[in-house]
Amino acid sequence: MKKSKKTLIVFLSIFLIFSLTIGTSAAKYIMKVAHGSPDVIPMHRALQFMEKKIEEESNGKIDVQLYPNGQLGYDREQMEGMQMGTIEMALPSTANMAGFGLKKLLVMDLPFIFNHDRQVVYKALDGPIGQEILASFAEKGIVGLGYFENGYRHITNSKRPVRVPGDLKGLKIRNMPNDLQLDTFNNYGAMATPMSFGDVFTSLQNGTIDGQENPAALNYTMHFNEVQKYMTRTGHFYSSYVVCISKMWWDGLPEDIRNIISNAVNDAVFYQRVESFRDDLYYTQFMRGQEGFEVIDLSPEELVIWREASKPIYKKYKDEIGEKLIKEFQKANKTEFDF
Ligand code: TK8
Repeated sequence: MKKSKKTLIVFLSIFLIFSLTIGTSAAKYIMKVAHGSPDVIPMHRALQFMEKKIEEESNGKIDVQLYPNGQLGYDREQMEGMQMGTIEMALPSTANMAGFGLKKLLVMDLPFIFNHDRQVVYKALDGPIGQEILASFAEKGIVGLGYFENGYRHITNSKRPVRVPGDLKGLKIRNMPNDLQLDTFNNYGAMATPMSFGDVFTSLQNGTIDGQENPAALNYTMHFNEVQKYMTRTGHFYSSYVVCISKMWWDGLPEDIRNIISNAVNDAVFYQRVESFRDDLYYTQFMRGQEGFEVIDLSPEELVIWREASKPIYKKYKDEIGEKLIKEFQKANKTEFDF
């Protein structure tokens, strides 16, 4: 190598190192944000919106780094990461947060407890009951800042059109690792199989499982629809992506920085829900138009059958969750029924 070229390389390297150092030293706080879903869904777009806002408003003092697609692990690992302080923010789905002792959250895992009208749901989540549930996370080392929408979950499978719970008989269905939801599906007649989200596509493809349940946007963007034949629009569960922060990290932040973050989260919640509503519609439309794939809409009477078949789960879990909390949550959602 010629001497001049060598010198150039040395100069360039010094320049590079120097600029990198400046780049990182300007930011006082690094905020790693983890989630397990694809980067095309509304959650990720809302996080990009949040990132821009936080970085601008903190004048670059906070460097937000987004890690989608389970790059830092899926929901379970993300929760552990926040508790240990290795991940600053994550957005696990509610039912995937089971097993971390968030007792009050369990009420949200119940089938058909959420109204099928989103406006009612948002009011419940943003109102006293939803906020009380978020506040209860603190003792487990998590700060809950708000609810993004994952959405109403619908059942897909590769075997047969499912219209009533009995049609699930013998089908191996992946559920989130959540006892209440596994019980729900076993009770419907399925063979419920707990599995981390990252393994679902391959397991559907190789036939280890026959089906799974997720909102339309994930069924499409995860390509589940390519290895499934039917999607039944039950909306049996509703998942939030809870905007969670590591308490360990949060407690060490000055108030102005915390305010910048929580304000940006509030704006992002609004942005995310609008996008989620739209995406849910158009991904459903894509699948309706897909050859060899059937989207099954249920009549109000059929939905009642599902709800009735869910009552044993309410009975089974009413002491663990607390009948009072269930009733309060039902009331906020206008989904009161006896169980
Ligand atoms: C992504 C999950 C996913 C959830 C699931 O990490 O596990 O089925 O719906 O969105 O949180």
